[in-house]
Amino acid sequence: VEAKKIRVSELKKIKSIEEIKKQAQSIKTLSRFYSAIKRLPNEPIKLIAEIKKASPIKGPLKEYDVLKMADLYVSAGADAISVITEEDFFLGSPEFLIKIKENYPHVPVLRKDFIFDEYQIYESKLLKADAILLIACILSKQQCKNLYELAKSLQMDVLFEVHNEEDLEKAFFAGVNIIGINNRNLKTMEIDLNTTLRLKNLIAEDKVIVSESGISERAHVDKIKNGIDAILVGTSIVLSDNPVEKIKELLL
Ligand code: IGP
Repeated sequence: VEAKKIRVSELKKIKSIEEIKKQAQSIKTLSRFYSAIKRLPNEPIKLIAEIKKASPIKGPLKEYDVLKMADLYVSAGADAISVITEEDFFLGSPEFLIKIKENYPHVPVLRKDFIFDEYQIYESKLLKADAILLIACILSKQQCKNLYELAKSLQMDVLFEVHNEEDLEKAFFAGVNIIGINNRNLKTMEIDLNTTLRLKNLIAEDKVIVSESGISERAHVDKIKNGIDAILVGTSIVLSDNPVEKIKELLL
């Protein structure tokens, strides 16, 4: 079933929860995010390249055209694209996601935003996201489970973000299948790649594990790559003079 094109102007009209739910449920697309980032034996590590315009700490990173950047990501061999849609702190936009999906319908796209209610999950389906981000530390244990199950019921995948053992408990309670270990402490903004090394040992083998944040050179990848499926990289690719070469360096 070809879902009808939904423009941002259309999305911005506030809809009732019943209305947006009905629209989201009528879209029958399946997500290929999980299979794109799951690493099979002997395969090289997978890469999720992020469209990021700014960060709360660094401010605006660089002016660039989102579609041209996505084009570079695809040609360099990125396995999926993460798009930050959060507008206030990260200067993102839902429009970026719609544009990328229109031009690259087959590339799995993750919507990164601060998601804490059902409405945003239905909205993500309308934006054609293959996957959404859920951040453990901003949600209760029960919210994690409910939001996770809702996203899955709409055929979206979930990257479930953790930073410590307490967050991991929520991941296990919710029964998630993809865990993103954020190397950045969201409270202090400090990066420590040892977070990946510590937490990956606490996760069952059947889960897909993604290491997120602060990965900027080949040595970083070599340090963390054993036992994880994928890396998620934004800043260092965006700021590189040659994003294609940077991606190739990380994936070498
Ligand atoms: C990317 P970096 O250091 O490569 O730019 O990090 C990504 O992990 C980071 O943007 C991120 C993020 C988030 C952004 C991780 N979790 C939650 C917004 C919201």
